[in-house]
Amino acid sequence: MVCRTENMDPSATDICPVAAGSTIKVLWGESGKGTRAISPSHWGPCLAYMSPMEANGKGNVWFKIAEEGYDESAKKWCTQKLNDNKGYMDVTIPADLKPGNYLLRTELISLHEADREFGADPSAGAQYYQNCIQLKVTGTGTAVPTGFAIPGIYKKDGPGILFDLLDTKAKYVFPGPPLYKSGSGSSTGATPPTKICTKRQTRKKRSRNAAKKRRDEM
Ligand SMILES: [Cu+2]
Repeated sequence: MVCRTENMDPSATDICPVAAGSTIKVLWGESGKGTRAISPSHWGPCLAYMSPMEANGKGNVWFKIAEEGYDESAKKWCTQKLNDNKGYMDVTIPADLKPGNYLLRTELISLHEADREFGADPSAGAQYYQNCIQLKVTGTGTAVPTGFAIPGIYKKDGPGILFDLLDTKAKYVFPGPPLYKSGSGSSTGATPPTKICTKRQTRKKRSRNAAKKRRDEM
């Protein structure tokens, strides 16, 4: 649930440099499916969390930096827009974040069977897809956002997790902790580094895809 630990590569040493306040692109993909990020039947929100890297994902360390659900004007969920965008998800690093090494955890939650709670019906429930990337955040920020433990942020019968996609009157409430928003006045305006982490992302993508494929076959 943290970083899809079944596929965690303990030898991973690459750390992608990124300036606080800049926007990076995380590439999602499904092996053998061209540029699509996830099965077109899988509708739901996209979320992003960060935590200090030294915590290794454990404890009350995760803070949410992004959440995107249903787009009323496009009439599409974030996962659908992600497919439209060939799997590229833009993630903005909080501008006031204290520099240091972090894990970035991006996540897709598919709600296509989330009208029934997992547990009441083991074939149903929300589906979770996630992956972590190591980042070195630069800048002059000082913010240390309040963190939360994963697992623990979602409840199988909680808001945003138990949800009927076909209920057009239902308002979607994002699951998990409140969104951390960068405070004012400490943005560095630094220039984002050029993309040098392409190779690493591709490798991670492959291992994630294997897991996703297994999950879809379940
Ligand atoms: Cu699935």
